[in-house]
Amino acid sequence: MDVNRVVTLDQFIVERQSHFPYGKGDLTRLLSDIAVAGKIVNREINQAGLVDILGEAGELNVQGESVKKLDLYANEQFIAAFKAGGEISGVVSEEDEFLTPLNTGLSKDGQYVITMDPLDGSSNIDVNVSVGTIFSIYRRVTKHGDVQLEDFLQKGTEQVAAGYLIYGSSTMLVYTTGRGVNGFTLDPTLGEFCLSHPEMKYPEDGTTYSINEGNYSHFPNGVKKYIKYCQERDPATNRPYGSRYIGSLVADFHRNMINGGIYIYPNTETNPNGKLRLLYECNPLAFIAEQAGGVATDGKNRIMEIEPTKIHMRVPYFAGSKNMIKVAHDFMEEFPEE
Ligand code: AHM
Ligand code: MG
Repeated sequence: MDVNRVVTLDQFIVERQSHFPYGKGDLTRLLSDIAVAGKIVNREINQAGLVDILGEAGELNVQGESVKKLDLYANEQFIAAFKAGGEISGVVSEEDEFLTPLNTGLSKDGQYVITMDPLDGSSNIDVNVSVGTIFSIYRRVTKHGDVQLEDFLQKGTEQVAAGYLIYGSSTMLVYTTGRGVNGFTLDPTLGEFCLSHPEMKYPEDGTTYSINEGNYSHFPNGVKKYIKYCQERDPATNRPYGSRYIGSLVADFHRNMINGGIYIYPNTETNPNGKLRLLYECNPLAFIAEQAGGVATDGKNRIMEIEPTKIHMRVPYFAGSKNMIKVAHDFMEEFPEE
């Protein structure tokens, strides 16, 4: 990269516009809208401790988990941006039990739908640990009228763009439109996302595994055996591997994509289908992983080929470096459930 030239996100997506699979300026504008909403959410997160916005909002979300105020705030900000932008005709959000049609004003003719987790890792908000926003963009299947379930129940292979924002020690936006992955860091002095990680590549090997080991006794046999493999001493393969688990999917995923590693949230006794949601957690990060050369599966099959049946559907999730996933799969196959 030419160190003398700062490339902002807006410059970058305008320059890339001709490469977008569906042309038009809509996707360009949409990504800009997401970046602006992300900056607003970022500002709020940074000020959270100061303005006493932290804490429970006193409601349960559709998964029965307690909702923090910032989750709601982020949800509202992104939906407001989509309404104003007009490119999106409907939203599925982790925070909303049902899909939200945006059939007013500009949005009634929007060609895209979006699925999002507006603030992932919400249990980390109160303790100043990285959180993120995850999104997937699809072309709507129905062409007119209110969006329908079928517009959202599309396989991950149909994504036209996906990305995440990470609100961490710095704030980043990472996205793909199916032509590689690029990362932009927010320069707070400019107020702009600047290209900082061009053409991100998922290392083929890694020495980090990320899993909530507290659930060990509930894990499938293959996962238990794989964890033991990661912990064994074998200098030839750089084992034992390091264990890193933040408990914010975006942060764990981002670290592994940069350094190499594997993230696993398997099915457990308490979460028989896994914990993570296919439409707005697993698929977008699977698209990014694959575009960077990584792999994302449910322990066997490619995540992006799973047929969604419900908007809040959960799946077991394995995402990581190609060669690490391969070994994990071998263990899953060799040690099935009795
Ligand atoms: P959330 O969307 O309610 O924040 O839940 C998703 C989060 C992920 O960010 C994280 O990887 C996972 O849940 C952590 O779950 P656990 O605390 O069970 O390890
Ligand atoms: Mg989440």
